[in-house]
Amino acid sequence: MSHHPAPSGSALTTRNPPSRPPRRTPRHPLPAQAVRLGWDDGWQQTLDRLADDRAALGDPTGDRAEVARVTRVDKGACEVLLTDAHTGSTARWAPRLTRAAGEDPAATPAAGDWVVIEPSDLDGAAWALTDVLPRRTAVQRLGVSGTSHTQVLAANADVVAVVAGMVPDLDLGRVERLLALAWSSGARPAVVLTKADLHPDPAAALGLVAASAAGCDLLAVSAPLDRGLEPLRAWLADGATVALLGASGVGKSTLLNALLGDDVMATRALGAEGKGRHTTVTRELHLAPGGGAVLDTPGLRSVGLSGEEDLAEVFADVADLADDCRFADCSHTVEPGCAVLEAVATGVLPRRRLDSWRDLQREAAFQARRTDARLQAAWTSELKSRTKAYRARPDKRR
Ligand SMILES: Nc1nc2c(ncn2[C@@H]2O[C@H](COP(=O)(O)OP(=O)(O)OP(=O)(O)O)[C@@H](O)[C@H]2O)c(=O)[nH]1
Ligand SMILES: [Mg+2]
Ligand SMILES: [Zn+2]
Repeated sequence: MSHHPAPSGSALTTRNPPSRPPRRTPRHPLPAQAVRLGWDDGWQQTLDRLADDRAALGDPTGDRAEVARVTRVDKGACEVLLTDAHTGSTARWAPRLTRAAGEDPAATPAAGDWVVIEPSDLDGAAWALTDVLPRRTAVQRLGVSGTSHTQVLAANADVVAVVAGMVPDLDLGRVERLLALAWSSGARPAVVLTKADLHPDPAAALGLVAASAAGCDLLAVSAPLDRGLEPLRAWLADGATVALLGASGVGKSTLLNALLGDDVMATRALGAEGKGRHTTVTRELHLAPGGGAVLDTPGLRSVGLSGEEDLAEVFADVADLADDCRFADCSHTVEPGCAVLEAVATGVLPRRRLDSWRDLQREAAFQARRTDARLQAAWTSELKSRTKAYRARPDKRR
């Protein structure tokens, strides 16, 4: 006789069913579609923790809750892909999400996020988005129009590809700025130089970015000729999410279409080379046919650093040189024995690169101070209102 324990559906439990299952985590046996979307055991654990937290707060996730991945964010709603479906669904923000996002802007869903959704009507055709799972990686920029919040451009990307065109001109300063974002996202940074077919010497263009892209994968590609896309295809085949960041017109959507083998995103019409035209206007995640996903973004005009970026990775060569300066707090401007200035003088370090590093550092430091000032101001007013409340307490009155 076998000594297997009684199956859980034994007579006893059938006669005395527990009023509710001990755990109310949405169950996911990792169907193929889920894995293609990027779901894994780590995400399952994150989901389990979230469900436990909600249960502990007396606000458990519903029995019919599901996880889904956000492909696009609209006002008050998201387009999502469920882990067992091939077509998208719309999920409106549940009141608890609206509340959470009001308290913490980081709780606002972004393209690439994993979220919990629940049916919001009886036939299960409409969904309500209740939670955003904590992100593994996030590309963030300073919120527009001087707001204090940062904005998430891409959530849970495994690779953040900074895309730049070799022609008409390679904007190195912008590559460095975007690389600062890519490095601080927590994802693997890459630099993709497009339009190699239009450049007389693509190798020379690669050489120009080599220092900035130290420690990153650096590719030269031509989407129309399908050249140089192999590393991107290999990442996707591994199930990775690749986010594309870059200025308008550099060829992000063209790259997406080439990787997906289908014209899923509109690209700028040939000859429509006018400035300031943005062809892509929303951030969108697209599932690749062989697995993995590509997150296309609208061209970035201005990208403000939030002050949390670590520029040491993007300017590793400058940081290395600075180690050899005579003074530990050398500002690399006028000091004797400055190894950085010496390298500029001898042509080892391009002047442009030192200037770019200075500009970005100044900006990051300024933003970090601003954030500090904001925190300081918030704290001061908090203290004031506390003092007021204390003074107003009846037992303090005479
Ligand atoms: N010759 C050549 N043209 C390219 C390449 N990549 C993109 N293009 C062209 O560049 C133009 C702009 O491409 P898009 O893919 O629309 O650029 P985008 O980065 O998505 O632009 P936004 O959506 O505005 O941010 C289109 O006319 C493309 O055909 C390339 O590798 N070689
Ligand atoms: Mg585009
Ligand atoms: Zn120095």
